Amino acid sequence: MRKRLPKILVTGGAGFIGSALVRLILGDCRRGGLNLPYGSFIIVDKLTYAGDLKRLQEVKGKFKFYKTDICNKKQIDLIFAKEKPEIIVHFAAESHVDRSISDATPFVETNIKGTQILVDASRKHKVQKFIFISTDEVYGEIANGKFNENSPIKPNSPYAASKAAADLLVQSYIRTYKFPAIIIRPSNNYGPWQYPEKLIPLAILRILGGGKVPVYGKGQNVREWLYVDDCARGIMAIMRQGKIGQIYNLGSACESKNLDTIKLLLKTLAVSQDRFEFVKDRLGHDLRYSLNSRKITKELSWKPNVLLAKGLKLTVDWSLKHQAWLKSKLKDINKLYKE
Ligand code: NAD
Ligand code: TDX
Repeated sequence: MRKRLPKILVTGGAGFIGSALVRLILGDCRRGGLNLPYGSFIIVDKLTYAGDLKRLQEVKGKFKFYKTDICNKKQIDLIFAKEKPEIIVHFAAESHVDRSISDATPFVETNIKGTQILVDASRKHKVQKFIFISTDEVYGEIANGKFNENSPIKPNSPYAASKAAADLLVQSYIRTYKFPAIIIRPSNNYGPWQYPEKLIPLAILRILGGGKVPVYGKGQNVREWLYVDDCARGIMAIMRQGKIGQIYNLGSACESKNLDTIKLLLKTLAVSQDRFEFVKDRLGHDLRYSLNSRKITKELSWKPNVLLAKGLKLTVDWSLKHQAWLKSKLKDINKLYKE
């Protein structure tokens, strides 16, 4: 008798990175003849302002969708009992630092309580593998050097604190219950379908609207830019071959000061280099993030394919073709940044 392939449940699959993983596995890999050893796909997503099923248009019909809040314990339990998933990939989160500074409430709810509900449901229903998508921001900022997986956790924004709480909760389950989890800490992602509240798509949206890019402070903060398809490939490698109980950094080593990133983006958009303005700095703004990602490269042979200049070009090309989608978020963005 043929063995049943493991069922995968992805939370936050209608979001930016989650949808890239789903498109990679259900779209690109299958088209490329790589049939991964996975059975059916289930996506659980509340469809907050950040969720959008348009991101999954090209793989429509290849997954089952539940519009559900991960904080709804009863509903999550029913889904787990009915679907019996074997592998969970947990992306669902409130993900924007600026929003967490205005109101931490949904961050504490979704990122901490939602994660607790999921790990408890996973334990109860004997899930085989739980992949938690954490973030590089749990480490806090670093002026020189790089964070490795053993660096202490010292988050600075309410968003980062909520992700760190969830990260530590997952670690505590690994230790206490031998919970079969793996934690992934990616650096700043960018690329197609990113919600235009984040720096790169926001900058493109502002330029397309004839305006200027708002640069916080003096633009000296450094971020490590990871193209979203590289991130999805890294997550897939960890899903397949990562060691249970381990933490993996997932960074590109493409570090850049915000002002340099924006100037490169303006060049890619073929507009004047002065189309930016310095604006009031973010409260508590982390100076620099930088990951040592040798572990995933050494153990799983993952490395990024797309470096910053190429990634920005791909993102600009995609954005020009999807202007209507980006502009459909404009009202929400103007409301967010007016406050
Ligand atoms: P996103 O904001 O684009 O997507 C989040 C998704 O989660 C959305 O589809 C949203 O509808 C869903 N969601 C939110 N609250 C929910 C709830 N209570 N129940 C069910 N679904 C809910 O985020 P993203 O940029 O794709 O990030 C995905 C994950 O990766 C997050 O956990 C984030 O912390 C982490 N991460 C992001 C980055 C980055 O640069 N974007 C970097 C490192 C880590
Ligand atoms: O208008 C802006 N101007 C600006 O200068 C915005 C929105 C941002 N910035 C700066 C702040 C940061 O230094 O650009 C940098 C990037 O900002 P964001 O895109 O908001 O990302 P960041 O705060 O670095 O967090 C991101 O990376 C880690 C994601 O949003 C998180 O989900 C992820 O965990």
